[in-house]
Amino acid sequence: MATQTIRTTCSYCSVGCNFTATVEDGRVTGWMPDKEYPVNQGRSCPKGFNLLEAFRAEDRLTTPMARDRSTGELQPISWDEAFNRLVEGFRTVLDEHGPEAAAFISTGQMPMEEMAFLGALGKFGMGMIHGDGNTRQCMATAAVAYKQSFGFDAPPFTYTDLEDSDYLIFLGANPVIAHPVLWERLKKSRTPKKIVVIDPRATKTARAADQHIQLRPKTDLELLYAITNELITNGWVDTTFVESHTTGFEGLRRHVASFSPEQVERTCGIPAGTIRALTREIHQAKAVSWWWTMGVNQSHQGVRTAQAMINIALITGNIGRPGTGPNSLTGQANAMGSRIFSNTTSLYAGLDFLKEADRNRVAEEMGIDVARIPAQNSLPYHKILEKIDTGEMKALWFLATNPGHSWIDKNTFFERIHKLDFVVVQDLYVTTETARFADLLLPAAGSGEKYGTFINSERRIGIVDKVKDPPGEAKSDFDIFKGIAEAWGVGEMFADWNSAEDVFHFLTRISAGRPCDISGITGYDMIRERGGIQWPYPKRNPDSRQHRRLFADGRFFTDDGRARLLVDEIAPVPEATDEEYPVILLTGRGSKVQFHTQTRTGKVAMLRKSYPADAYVEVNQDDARELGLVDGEKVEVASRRGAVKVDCRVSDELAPGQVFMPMHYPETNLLTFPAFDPHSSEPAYKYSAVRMRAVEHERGTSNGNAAAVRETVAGTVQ
Ligand SMILES: Nc1nc2c(c(=O)[nH]1)N[C@H]1C(S)=C(S)[C@@H](COP(=O)(O)OP(=O)(O)OC[C@H]3O[C@@H](n4cnc5c(=O)[nH]c(N)nc54)[C@H](O)[C@@H]3O)O[C@H]1N2
Ligand SMILES: Nc1nc2c(c(=O)[nH]1)N[C@H]1C(S)=C(S)[C@@H](COP(=O)(O)OP(=O)(O)OC[C@H]3O[C@@H](n4cnc5c(=O)[nH]c(N)nc54)[C@H](O)[C@@H]3O)O[C@H]1N2
Ligand code: SF4
Ligand SMILES: [Mo]
Repeated sequence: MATQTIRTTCSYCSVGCNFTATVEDGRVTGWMPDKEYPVNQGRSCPKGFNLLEAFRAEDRLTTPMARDRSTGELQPISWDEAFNRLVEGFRTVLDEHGPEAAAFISTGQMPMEEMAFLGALGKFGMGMIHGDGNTRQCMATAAVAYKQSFGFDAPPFTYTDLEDSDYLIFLGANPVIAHPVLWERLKKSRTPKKIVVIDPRATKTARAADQHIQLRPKTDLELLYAITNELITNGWVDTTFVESHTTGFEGLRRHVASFSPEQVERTCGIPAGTIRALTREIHQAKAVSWWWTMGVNQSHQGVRTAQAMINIALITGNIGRPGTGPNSLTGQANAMGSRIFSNTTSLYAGLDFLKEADRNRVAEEMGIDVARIPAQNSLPYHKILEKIDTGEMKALWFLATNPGHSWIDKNTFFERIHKLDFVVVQDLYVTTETARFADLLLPAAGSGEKYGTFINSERRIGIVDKVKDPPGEAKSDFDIFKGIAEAWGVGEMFADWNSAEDVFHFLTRISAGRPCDISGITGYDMIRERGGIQWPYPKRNPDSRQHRRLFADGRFFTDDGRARLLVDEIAPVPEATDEEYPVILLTGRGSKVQFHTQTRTGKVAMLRKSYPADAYVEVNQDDARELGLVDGEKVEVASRRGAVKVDCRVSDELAPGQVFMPMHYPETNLLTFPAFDPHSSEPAYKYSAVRMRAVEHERGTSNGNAAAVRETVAGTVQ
């Protein structure tokens, strides 16, 4: 019997844990968290532990399918037919309406090489201008914040910074649920430390921390400016660092001067004394680190909020040293690969579509005519969707993302999708909310069924290896792109790309000399042997240490090498509460065992046992009493966009006037208000005005409600 052990990276969250599969005669007989891998060191969470089960689900797409528009039926078709239909659908639109009339919406979940292939095929091969990723829903804010402040989208930290820090501030992050293995590492580390959590909810993370600062939603920017002002007026600034390595200090000082702790205490709902004490502790600690995720990114002023943390880290000299940094944790397994190497919002390796020299460089490296490279940027996701209203956008291709569940203000999304001439969905499952809209469904292989790499939160490139075959006729996204390229007549353009690793080699070459230079990585075997490799890893004089952070020398990626201190006026929340809709709706992750739209975790029996089957809303105890809402009974939650009936859960995690709905149920985004950060275009999922009403005599136990909503959703399709 032939036995193999194969190490591969988990494809849920961005922590990037590795698992070792035992494969006997082509069958996976063992699956254990890898003890050696520097990220998880033998740890895992229940999602990763059950990763492969979701790939065995009965609703896997096993063959391409096409919808007959008159009957609404999906019929299995051959791959040749599928490729031809895709080519015909997109070509008709692009020929008749021009290169801006079709677009692709991709993901942070496919391996980096497949993303890179898609970016080249969609833009250079098929001639589309627009292609964005679901990282827009997630990491765009952090990416833009870093780019503006540091000159490149460069999260500076390595995971050991969690362990080396003696003062950690988590802002808008709930790692107990969302980055569980990181939280375990932090709790086990030996450095004595204080952990502060700033979150409107008393989350599991907040409770496990040393201090919880329960601020009012979307008042972070005021709080951070008040802290900055306190630091400056007390003289607690690292002047040497500021003078040598930053620009804009005087502007920052002037800007924050009017934000005293007393002035912001009412808006933020935090006593001035608490803000002063926090600031003093930041000053006194040796290594302060800031960790933020979606509580910041998904805000109407997310970029400036992230930069307010970056500013504080810079002016206190908390950067480039162990245990420091303004650190954005990413979300999806390949969120960072998608940011840097997908050819969507920027050319490969953060190069610029608008710069002729950059276009030439990519054209040369790929051996293609530079005229094939768009000289304009893609529209961001929400603008692509808006163009459907004006009839300018006619066809969309969704890959490894399920916006029929996850996009903001979904009723508008459904109306729009319905107007398109042609919709392609490339996914693992036939049952996703987005698949319902597809004219053509392409069955893809999941991680573990193909090859590639992911980049995790600490810039570590981790290997995705194949441990089993995909079911039926499902193909890796790589092979699907290869087939489409042939059918489109641009196969020649990708003649050198015969495996994911060939694409990886291209990426290493194109990255040379860039901040994300990985030209020193010789191939997948090197990544396998080293236990992942963080970028940068240049060919010349690479630093081979297992854990590396950026900016130890205080040099940033801006033209003058200095970091920018950026500020802005406070903008009002886009949908303020009022008498009619008096309650703030917060949304986010509900449990450790649920992932996003549940297409995968919803199929795993072990995980399903540990979370509520029905959608629910968490309500503060006093609010519940006042409105006559009873724990376990149905409540109607309504916004200006729609109304849903969900289970009421009375919770001591919520402050009065605020409710929380997890994103894992399709009901949630029927309510959310479509606001976007002006710099990053990231949806502000975490603030909408709603009202609630008890629904008489309905107990919330069965799956009835979720099914009803799905029916409504399905009803809009045909
Ligand atoms: N189990 C599980 N893990 C996951 C995922 C999953 O679906 N399930 N998804 C992965 C992905 S893609 C991502 S992006 C990450 C997300 O990870 P997180 O960002 O940690 O998760 P969220 O619950 O979306 O939001 C974090 C917190 O922001 C808070 N918040 C809301 N509004 C505000 C505000 O105005 N200010 C502040 N300070 N806080 C606010 C919420 O109360 C919430 O506790 O998780 C990753 N990991
Ligand atoms: N209200 C609210 N909404 C939110 C959020 C929130 O906090 N609140 N968070 C937002 C965030 S941060 C995120 S990241 C998004 C996530 O939103 P989505 O990206 O829409 O969610 P997923 O369920 O992860 O969808 C991924 C899809 O890809 C498929 N898939 C997995 N692997 C592969 C592969 O290798 N190839 C192909 N072709 N398909 C694959 C899966 O089956 C699944 O259908 O949701 C956003 N929506
Ligand atoms: S913490 Fe994240 S990467 Fe690790 S096993 Fe869990 S889901 Fe996978
Ligand atoms: Mo995300």
